[in-house]
Amino acid sequence: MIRQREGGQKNGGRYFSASHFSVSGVLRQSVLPFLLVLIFVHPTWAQRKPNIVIILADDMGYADIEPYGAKDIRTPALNRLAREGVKMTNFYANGPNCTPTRAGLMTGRWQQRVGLEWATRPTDKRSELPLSEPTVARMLKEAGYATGMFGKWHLGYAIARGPVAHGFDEFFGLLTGNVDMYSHQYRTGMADLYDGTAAVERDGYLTDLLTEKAVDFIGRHKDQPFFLYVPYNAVHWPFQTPGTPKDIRTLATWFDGTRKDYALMLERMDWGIGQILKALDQHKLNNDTLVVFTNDNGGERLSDNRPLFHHKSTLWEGGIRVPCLLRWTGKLPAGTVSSQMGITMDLTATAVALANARPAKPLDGINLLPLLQRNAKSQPRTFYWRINQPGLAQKAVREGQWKYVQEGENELLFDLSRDIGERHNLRYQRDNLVKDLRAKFTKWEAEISQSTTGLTQ
Ligand SMILES: [Ca+2]
Repeated sequence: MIRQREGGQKNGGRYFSASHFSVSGVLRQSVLPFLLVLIFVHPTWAQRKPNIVIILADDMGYADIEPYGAKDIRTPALNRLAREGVKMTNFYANGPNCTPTRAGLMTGRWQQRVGLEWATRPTDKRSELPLSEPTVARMLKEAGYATGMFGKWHLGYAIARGPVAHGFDEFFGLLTGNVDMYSHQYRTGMADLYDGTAAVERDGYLTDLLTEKAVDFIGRHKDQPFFLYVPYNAVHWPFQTPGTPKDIRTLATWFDGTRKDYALMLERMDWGIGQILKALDQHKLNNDTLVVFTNDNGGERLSDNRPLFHHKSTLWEGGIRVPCLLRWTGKLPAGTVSSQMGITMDLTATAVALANARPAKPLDGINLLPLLQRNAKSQPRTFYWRINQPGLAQKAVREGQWKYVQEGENELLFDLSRDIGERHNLRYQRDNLVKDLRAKFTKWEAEISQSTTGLTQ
């Protein structure tokens, strides 16, 4: 509020210059006091719309950051977010790998509605987020936000129908799922680094380039509401560490790496998040900014997913349950832990609600902020996931403490409140519950299939 008031005086000072002296005296006495009164008493004038920063990690293990139990990786920036915000312990990714979760985040709807249920590859030319789908970027842009994305898109391979076409004023990053951190090429050797809609070449470690762009964006847009989306490519393979620019990868070495390499990559991302937080400090934006950190899917072979079972690209908890930290100084209770169930597309609905934007299609996510207040009553939710790939067919439902999994012909039921590792199948002890969750899944699937607008993979 104070900043806006100061901005108003400053603009007034510029407008009422010496060349308008005779008019300015009158205006100063009659209009300015009136404007100042309006700014103080009118709620929408008095409060700027909050900035929204969403930082997304890639393929990170559930226990790979200190707030979620990491012992061999230092994450001071994420520790700070947890200390100053809310840590969610029942938060899920929309999908078990990159593309579906990002489709859910961009649209605020089940990714099945746009036919993006599995990670796309550059050979899947027709598999992309349709331009007919309103994204969070477009909705916030229409609500007056500056919109910037610095990182990984993975929702199609045509730059003409990429982030800029979907509502981001600014984009710097990659379209594919992973690139060499130094050469910025996909593993086939295809260059994959863009600034806006132009292919570019830059020297530098990808994580640092993205951080630099995000910090610069905050500085340039500090005086207007902004939506900043930073989907880091860390800690996805190739596992290249900072400060090793001669370590250019080939197909033969693309997947090489150790736990130590992975840790260094993650710590560099945390350092970048620290720079973003510092920029918000420097511009005194913490009271005006919701900062969210989450991950697109469970970890891979170098990750620590404990205590969750299995990993990325499965519907076991290790594939879909992810960390989520939210900070909004003065608006969310600092240093608290919430067991409220949440899912990636809730972040979209939260952003849309904060921006007072109008979703052109009904959102499947919900605004989390009222549910994260101290002593807020938990809201019951039901989440659904589906994998239908050659060699892997899974369905899953999470409702309350229960997790239903169907893998091929096998049905399993777990009580996550006592068995977060999904070790004790209760399917035969709770037959009615299994029937109920199976029926809910069938109903959800029927509803989703009626609304699918994208090109199915
Ligand atoms: Ca991923």
